[in-house]
Amino acid sequence: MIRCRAKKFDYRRLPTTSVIIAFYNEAWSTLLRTIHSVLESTPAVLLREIILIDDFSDRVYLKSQLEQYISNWERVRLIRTNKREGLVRARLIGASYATGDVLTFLDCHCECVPGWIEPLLERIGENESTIVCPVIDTIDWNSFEFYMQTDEPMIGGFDWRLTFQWHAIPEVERKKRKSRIEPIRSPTMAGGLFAVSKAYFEHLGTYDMGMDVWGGENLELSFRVWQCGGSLEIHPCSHVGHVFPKKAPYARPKFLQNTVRAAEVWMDTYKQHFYNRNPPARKETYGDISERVVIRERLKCNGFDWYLNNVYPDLHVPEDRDGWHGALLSSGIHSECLDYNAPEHNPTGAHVSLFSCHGQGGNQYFEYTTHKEIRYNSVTELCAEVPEGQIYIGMTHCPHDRTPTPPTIIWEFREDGTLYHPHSGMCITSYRTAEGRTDVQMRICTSGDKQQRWKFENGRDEPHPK
Ligand code: UD2
Ligand code: MN
Repeated sequence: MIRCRAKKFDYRRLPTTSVIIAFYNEAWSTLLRTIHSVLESTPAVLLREIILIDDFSDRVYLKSQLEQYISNWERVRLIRTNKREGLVRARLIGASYATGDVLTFLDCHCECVPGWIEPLLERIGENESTIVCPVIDTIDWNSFEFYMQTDEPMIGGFDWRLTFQWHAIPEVERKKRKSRIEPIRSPTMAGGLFAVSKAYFEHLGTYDMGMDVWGGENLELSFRVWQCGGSLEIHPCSHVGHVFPKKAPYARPKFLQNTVRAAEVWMDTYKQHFYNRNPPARKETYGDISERVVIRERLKCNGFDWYLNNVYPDLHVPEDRDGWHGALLSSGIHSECLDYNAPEHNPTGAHVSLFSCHGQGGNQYFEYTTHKEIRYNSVTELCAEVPEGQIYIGMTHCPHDRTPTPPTIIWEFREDGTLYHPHSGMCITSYRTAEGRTDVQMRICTSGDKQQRWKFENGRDEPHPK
């Protein structure tokens, strides 16, 4: 952005930084590209050191060949863990060697764009309790070409399955900003690329060391910084490229467990919405979280309802009324449930269909609301509809609170178990195709037809069995 380039920085006033890069079995080229780009695009007066943490990789070129290669750079340190720690503990081991005022974390397959560090450090100099992220540009996995984001940056959010999601800047936020080069408040961070004051990070309780391998730590830190009085921002003038690999060089088995830890510590009763949409999470063992709960108490952090109201008011909070959410089981065809496969996974068209019940929430999780909608939460809130003149069940964006509800998304879930659609006058009907496949269709309601009866399964708000 032109206006970013016009920004001037007084280097003597900026805090210094240590750049911390944990890696596990990373390719030589991407790892070296990251280190070179940090060295070349970070002014020497600002960079105390680069700390590489090898998280117990087994690739041979990451042994003496790597040591040899970096030995000419006095500012680059290599630390090796003596067992596989996972990214959280690997980063913390690196941070313990840092001498800079600010910790800047990067993934090991990044490319910093000249001018990337100054806005981050300036911002932390102004406000010590803010965590600042660069704009993450995509580096193409096939061609390794750089894709600069052209328009406005995206900010971080999540859905109720607790997967991280990108969002456009909401209208209210956009209006609040005095200029396009101001940092943008973001409810969550992607996780890999951010700068934080070392002292503040410690005050805030660094990371949850009970998290292993990969996943969950980004939402945990996001909830924590906001709920405990700090803030999280994306600086539109700081750009770093990141390679999103087609396939990571390692398995990611701990994501759910880590996420449960985050939910248990920070989400209060709202964690039920997550468990409802991801029943296996309820059965995860997640270890001891008492130290994290103590941090929350010590810092007198706000509740999750405060976070939702003040930081992420755009997120729709499900009603999840007891007995009115879960899988919609057909009474007519044994063990079959309504299933919605979003278009990106289903090129043949996104209709609600029938699939054997799997009990995992996800694609089979629906909620019947007091507004008589059949909701499906994903990146955006979706509402089941029957388009004018059609007999299939599709999904459309749910209306925002103040707009009137279009009649095509209104359903009556009747006493006898029928899902009646007043606008078309028809009922959701399960059936078998000529080929023996099962599916659903809108048909004229016939009293006593079992194919038109449905019931919610797993519709209870059970706590996590401790
Ligand atoms: C995203 C984040 C990543 C992290 C993750 C959730 C970005 C660009 N990336 O996934 O930083 O927050 O979400 O956990 O925001 N690593 C280890 N030990 C391990 C596993 C990973 O050191 O056991 C390193 C890995 O080499 C890399 C970093 O941790 O440098 C992040 O891993 P990733 O690149 O596989 O994660 P990514 O980008 O898919
Ligand atoms: Mn990465």
